[in-house]
Amino acid sequence: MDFSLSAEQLELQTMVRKFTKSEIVPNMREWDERHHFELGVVKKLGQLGLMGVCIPEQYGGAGMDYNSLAIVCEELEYGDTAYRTAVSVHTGLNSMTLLQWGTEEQKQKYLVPQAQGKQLAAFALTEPDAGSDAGALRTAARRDGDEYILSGSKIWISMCDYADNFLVFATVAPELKHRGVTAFLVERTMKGVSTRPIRGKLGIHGGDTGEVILDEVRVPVANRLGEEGEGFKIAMSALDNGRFTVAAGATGLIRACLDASVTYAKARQTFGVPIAQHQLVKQMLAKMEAAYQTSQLLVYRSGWLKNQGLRNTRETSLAKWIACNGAFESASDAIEIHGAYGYSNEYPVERYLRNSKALVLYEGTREIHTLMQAEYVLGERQDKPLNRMLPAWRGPDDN
Ligand code: COS
Repeated sequence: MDFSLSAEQLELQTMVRKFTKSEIVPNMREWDERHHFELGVVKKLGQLGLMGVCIPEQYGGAGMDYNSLAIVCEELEYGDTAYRTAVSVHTGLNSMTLLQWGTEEQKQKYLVPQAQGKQLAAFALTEPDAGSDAGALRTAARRDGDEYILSGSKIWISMCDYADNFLVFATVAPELKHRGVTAFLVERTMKGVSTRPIRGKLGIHGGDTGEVILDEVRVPVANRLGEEGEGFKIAMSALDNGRFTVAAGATGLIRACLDASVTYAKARQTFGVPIAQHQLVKQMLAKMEAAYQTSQLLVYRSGWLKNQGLRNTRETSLAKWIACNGAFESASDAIEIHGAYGYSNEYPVERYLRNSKALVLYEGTREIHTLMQAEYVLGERQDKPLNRMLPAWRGPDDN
């Protein structure tokens, strides 16, 4: 067992921390107020090799291990949830799924430019009537010669207004429920694809979320990912990676809450002493530290399993549940510590709270993860090796 980060990982951590501090933190209050997503940030992340950090070099990535992706996510979410979300959908949900399930041609065509940050990617599973019950989706895929015709609508799709490529899930046979679900690689430029943003969100005002409409979109059979009916498995395996990035991001949000709270608690005086000297404030700081440390350990264990090429659905679900809940509770306590000031955007903690609620909801609600964990301990759910696993990390010299 080795709990240390490698020299390369430490270097990566320093680089992304510096990037977040200079490119995101100073602008975030204004961007959040203006509901502005800064595409330039993502472009720079691409130039730094951070949009494909764990994708092998042969496919245009940086060839680092899966925990390096966790490091990127933690550091970005320290700045804001929006930019970590962009990496989550682009790398975690889309590119890693291509790496696991794509044919060589699909990898060359889509994974390479995505890992290089030249094209942006998103993940389109959720529908107006299919969220937690993802197998109930209704977007239809009808075979017509060497094409499929896709019709339907997807909602709550992060980065939908900016993505070049979408991983879309549709059903070839709704009566088969989850066994009819099939995955497709859809390009924004295909006729019949349109997107529109969702306004009025509680949080992640600095990020893009919207709807993808598919109006009789003709998709070549060569763009089907996996076999007909294999899409639900593909979607769930994608979520194993997406949830990992969300959990890692949550650790960054907890750290941001902790840092802001420590600074404020040392400076603010009540009853003649800094509020950090009051036991109930200390208790909140201690809870944040516990949430940070436990969540990070769970995230790194999940990354370690990925590095070995092992199933990690159970461990990733636990990491996602604990870290996101920890972020939500830490953000709420951070406002408590800041008192009335925490209730205004003069301090970042109110943004942290609004953003943290999204973490608890997306990529499996708190309730879904609670139920999954109960099912594991009751022996009702088991993780077996899949026919196509995410490739194990082969080490720094082998990429
Ligand atoms: N990887 C690969 N395959 C998986 C898998 C995974 N992580 N999890 C499940 N599967 C497979 C199962 O092996 C099963 O295969 P068979 O049909 O061959 O038996 C199939 O998928 C169905 O799985 P399961 O029985 O677990 O499905 P359930 O209907 O019980 O529910 C939950 C699964 C509720 C856990 C799932 O629908 C879920 O995670 N929902 C939340 C969806 C979500 O996170 N949405 C957010 C989208 S992004 S914002």
